[in-house]
Amino acid sequence: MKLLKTLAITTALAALFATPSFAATRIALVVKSLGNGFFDAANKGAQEAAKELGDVEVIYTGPTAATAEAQIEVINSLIAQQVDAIAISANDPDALVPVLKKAMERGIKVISFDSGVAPEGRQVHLNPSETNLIGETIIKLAADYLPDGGDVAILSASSTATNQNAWIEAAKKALPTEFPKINLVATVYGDDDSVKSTDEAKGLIASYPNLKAIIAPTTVGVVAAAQVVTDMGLIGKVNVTGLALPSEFKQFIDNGASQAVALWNPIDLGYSAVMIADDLVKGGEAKPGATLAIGRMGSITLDDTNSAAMAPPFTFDKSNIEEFSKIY
Ligand code: RAM
Repeated sequence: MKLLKTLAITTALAALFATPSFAATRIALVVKSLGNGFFDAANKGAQEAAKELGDVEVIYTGPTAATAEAQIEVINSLIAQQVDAIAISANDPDALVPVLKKAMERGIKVISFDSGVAPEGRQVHLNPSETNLIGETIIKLAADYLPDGGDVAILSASSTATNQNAWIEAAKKALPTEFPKINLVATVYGDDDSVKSTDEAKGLIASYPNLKAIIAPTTVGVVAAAQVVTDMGLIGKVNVTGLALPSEFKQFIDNGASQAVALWNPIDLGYSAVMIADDLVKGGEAKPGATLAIGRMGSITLDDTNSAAMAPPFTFDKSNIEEFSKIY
């Protein structure tokens, strides 16, 4: 009888600790918008980190539309729920600062990942890769298939997105010196919304009859642009390139709407964001020069803005997209 009782208590305790709702640390992964495959892949890595840490629950959340206003509402609700940490991919570097400051005042650890918040609104920012490298890469992806140069246009995410704006600025800086024959005719914004991105891609094609490439540094925009080029019978005339999730984009490498695209590993990015947030909750200090452990990814060292970058992007083309499309 005593043995049975002990067993029952042990089983109940084991169930208690195995259930994530009783986890000691709750980390919210706040994304630009839900329904974006890139963030779903990041969440896969985030959940993996939670499992590995054992005492962490990851709350995957975000608005339906990629706006700062909608993210502010999400953050206010997370403050009310008293989560331990917020890891956010921001729709605006500045608009989120007041609400994130409020979160930090209440003892919530705040980091940005993927798309940054201004330094006063977060403790750490995790970039997927070096900003200049991404900027150069997105132009090179188009330039490699345009030996004689020509007109190209950028189809971005939202006009306030920190990450895309930084990459576009870096791309523009590289143009005159590294890609003198590439003529950037326009930058338009599809807001990481498929319908708006489709309309903007159609608009570019209508406005610029000599357009040779559409560069979309967003996984949502690049799919929309490639679908437009396919539907309008422009394969071979307009090359679509940029940053794409292989699982969503493989069909457009296969049908020739695109020659090549690039991206980093979004699973690793989400995994690392949770590891960093957990480190801060457990007392890790975020200051320039500090080294933070990120589990199976090793460690990162913070620069003078408390930012760090992960690995260079991979390029995907006919030779390897099949293999990567099975992973993310
Ligand atoms: C979209 C988002 C995200 C960006 C990727 C490349 O999914 O805008 O922030 O990093 O594209």
